[in-house]
Amino acid sequence: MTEKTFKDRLNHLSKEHNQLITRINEKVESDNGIYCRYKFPILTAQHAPVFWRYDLNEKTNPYLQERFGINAVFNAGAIKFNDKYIVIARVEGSDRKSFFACAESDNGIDNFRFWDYPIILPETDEPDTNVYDIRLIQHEDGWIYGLFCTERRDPSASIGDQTSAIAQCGIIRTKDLKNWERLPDLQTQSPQQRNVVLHPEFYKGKYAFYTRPQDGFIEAGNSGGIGFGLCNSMSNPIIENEVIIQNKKYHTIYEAKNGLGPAPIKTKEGWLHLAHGVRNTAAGLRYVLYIFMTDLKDLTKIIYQPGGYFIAPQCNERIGDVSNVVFSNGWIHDENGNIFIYYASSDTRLHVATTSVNKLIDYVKNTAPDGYRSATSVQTLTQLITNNLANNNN
Ligand code: M1P
Repeated sequence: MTEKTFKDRLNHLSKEHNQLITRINEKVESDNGIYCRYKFPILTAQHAPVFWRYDLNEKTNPYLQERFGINAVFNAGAIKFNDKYIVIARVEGSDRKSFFACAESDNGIDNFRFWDYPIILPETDEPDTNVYDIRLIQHEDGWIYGLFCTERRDPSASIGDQTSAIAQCGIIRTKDLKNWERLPDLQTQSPQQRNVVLHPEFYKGKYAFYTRPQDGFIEAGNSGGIGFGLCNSMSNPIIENEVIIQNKKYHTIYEAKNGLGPAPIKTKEGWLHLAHGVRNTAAGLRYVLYIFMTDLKDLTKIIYQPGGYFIAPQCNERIGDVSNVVFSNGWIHDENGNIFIYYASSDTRLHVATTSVNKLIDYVKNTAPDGYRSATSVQTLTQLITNNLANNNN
């Protein structure tokens, strides 16, 4: 390859990348009145900087080959920091390993740009094989915590079994999003934990965690619902008692697994939660997002829960490495009441949807709960129709 061709290719790559990361996003007005989607994903594998993927030295890479493949960018924690909308995404290389990388934007909906380096994650004495799905929590103790899933091969698995793993909650903290301190992994009574979230305030003088215990790495078994537990110290995080506050339930959108998304948002009416529910279909698992609200004083008490899903995968979102999935572990509550929901589709790309605290309060209070039977759904619908027809006839 000639020098000119190398330069031409590099110019082309850089131009395409720049066009992608500076593309203006467009709000897609929604019919549901609850939230709006946006036309373009905010982060994809192609958003990874050119200098992550290629060795840009013509002497060592005369063909300008990709040297580090990025497979997907998805499930991101989120925080507003120094007036920037920051997401810490799950970036998955072509080698299947995930790692965390920060990207920032001025407006929260487009122009997300990765920081130069991924997060260099400090480790415990037991190295992580894979890490993913970080939740960022600005805690009232002054630290920003990152709770994520750390996955390691199950030491008791037989030689031929290369799929058994143990998932647990890893914990890091920072004050500047640059220097991270690793704390011990969370200890609970459950053999597996994913989707663990720290409550942003002390509760009864302790750190409060939302958990998602599971019996096995793949199969939820008798567990698989949203749990809750307290611990005294983040330096020695042990939850002795875990109670399930929102279980799996037959014939619902969360019949197979039920896990919390980001840390809850405090409102005058209660704590707003975004969670994901998983159900079985003939085509495999389907992941959707739903919303519920807990009591301001009793964090284990659900006071509102609309029936059904809040966001389900649609159109291109339905297709990806793990199809028919939407997942969220990050949202940002702006000072003006707007909410930016960062959700990923099909373990492949990251999107944003926008709404407001007032809209979500209206949604949770005025959408009927799941009655768990076809007949109760028909009752809800009949009541709505009757009210509407009566109003129209007045
Ligand atoms: O593939 C869908 C999701 O599966 C896992 O989530 P959960 O533990 O709730 O089933 C995680 O691997 C998540 O990252 C992934 O998006």
